[in-house]
Amino acid sequence: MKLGFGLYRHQLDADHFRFARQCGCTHLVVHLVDYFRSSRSNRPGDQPVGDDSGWGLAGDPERLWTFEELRDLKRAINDAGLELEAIENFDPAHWHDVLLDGPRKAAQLENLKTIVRNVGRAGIPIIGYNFSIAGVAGRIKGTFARGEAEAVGMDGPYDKPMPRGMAWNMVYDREAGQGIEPPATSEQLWSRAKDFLDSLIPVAEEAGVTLAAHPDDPPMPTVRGQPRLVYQPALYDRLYRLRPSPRNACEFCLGTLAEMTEGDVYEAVDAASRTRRIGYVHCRNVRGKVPDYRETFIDEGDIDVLRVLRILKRNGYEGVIIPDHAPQMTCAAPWHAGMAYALGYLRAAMQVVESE
Ligand SMILES: [Mn+2]
Repeated sequence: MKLGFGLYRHQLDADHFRFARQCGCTHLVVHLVDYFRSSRSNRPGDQPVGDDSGWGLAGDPERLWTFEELRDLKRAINDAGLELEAIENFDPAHWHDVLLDGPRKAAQLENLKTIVRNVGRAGIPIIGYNFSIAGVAGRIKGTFARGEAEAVGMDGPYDKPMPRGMAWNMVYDREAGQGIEPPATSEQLWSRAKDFLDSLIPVAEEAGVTLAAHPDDPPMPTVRGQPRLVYQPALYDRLYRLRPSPRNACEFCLGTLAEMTEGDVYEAVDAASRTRRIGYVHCRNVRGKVPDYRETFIDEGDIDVLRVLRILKRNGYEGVIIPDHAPQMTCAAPWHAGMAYALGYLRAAMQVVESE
């Protein structure tokens, strides 16, 4: 098991690389999508939350991530003494019609193939993605964690219709006009996911890149009236069966799995790690299940993190674990303190488990 850290796009600099090293990390997972671009309701400083208008403006549809920029990023991270394990998430600008089954779907599947090839050529082993129409939406912020630390949660279902021009909780077309994106059916969504995997997995196999699917956060059957893909643990099996391959894997998000109303998080960890399905792990703790749950400090929620690590060790998991989200701590650097706390706990827990 390796300790990693997830950095947002605006944090990809020497100071954040040093901070990761100082927290004991050996690996980074990086976001190249800027979730906070041109947004009034969603400012950098914490994980993106936003309001009904989503997170921010998606990137440039004509500008795919190039081999050169990926190579240079990996080099800068390696020079800081870290490994680059994964790129987390595709930009909605590059694949909204793959999610929505829109007119540019074929061209955008080619976009994604180009990105997978560039990532592989740069020597980055994993791409995390989230096949979701509405994305991570419908969550609220509050002083939910110990000592009134600000954290994120959910307060009932969120099915406010999704406006046109939006996908994955970001705006890809500001000129889309009025109206709503008609809800897809669950079967349509699964069929779109199959098209995606059938196109991308052969390219991923050739490029040596693992595609790791994040479950739906929050794991509701619908968000904004749109269906969700993996919102119960058993649905991961359905995703693997769509296109069986060692490159068809999961971005195992413990918090999201624990928020699901069915199944058992420890059984899910055991099944995913025993079958070598885990690309990397998001580790955060949570209290409650959808549609009413709260993110917590890593040591105070429903999940016994030590028990999870023991299962991973028993099954020979050798991949990266990152802290996902953490509550904001009351001090001059709320995000950094929250992350340092989670990483310190994780590092100690990993040392204990590895020594057993
Ligand atoms: Mn996650």
